[in-house]
Amino acid sequence: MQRTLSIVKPDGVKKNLIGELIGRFEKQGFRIVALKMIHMSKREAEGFYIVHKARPFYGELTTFMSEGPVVVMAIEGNGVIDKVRELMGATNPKDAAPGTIRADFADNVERNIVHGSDSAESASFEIPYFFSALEIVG
Ligand code: D4T
Repeated sequence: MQRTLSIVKPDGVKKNLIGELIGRFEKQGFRIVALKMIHMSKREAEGFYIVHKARPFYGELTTFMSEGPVVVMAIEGNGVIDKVRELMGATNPKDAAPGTIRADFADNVERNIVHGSDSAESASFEIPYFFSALEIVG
C-alpha cells in the first residue's frame, strides 16, 4: 500500500475547491489517512520546496504557497502516487489533459491549484513534513 502527500494550494482554497479535490481522490477508491488546514509561513513553504531552492521561481512559489491557507492530506492506495499525478494534470494548465484538475481550474503554471508527491522518495519527505505518526490513521 502506497501513500502520497497532496496539497490544495492557496488558490484552490480561495476557489472553494477543497471538497471537489477530495471528492476526485475518494472516487478513485483512495483513502484520506491524514488531513488538516494550515497557513504556512514563508519559511515553512521554503522548507517544503527545498528541492526547488535553485530554481528561478523558488521565491515567487514560496510567497504564493504562504499567501493563504492550504489543505494538506496524506492519501493511501495502490498506485496512488502516479494516479494522483494523473488526476492533477501537467504542471502548466495549458499542457494539462482535458478533465484533469489543473485543466479544469488552474490559472497558470504557478497558481495551479494542487500539489502531489512525484515519487515514493518525495512522499517519504513530504508526509512527515506535515504529519506526525500520531496524526496518520492506520
Ligand atoms: P507540484 O510540486 O506543486 O506538485 O508541481 P509539479 O510537480 O507538477 O511541478 P514542479 O515540481 O516542476 O514545480 C513545482 C512547483 O513550482 C511551480 N512552478 C513550476 C512555478 O511556479 N513556475 C514554473 O516555471 C514551474 C516549472 C509549480 C509547481
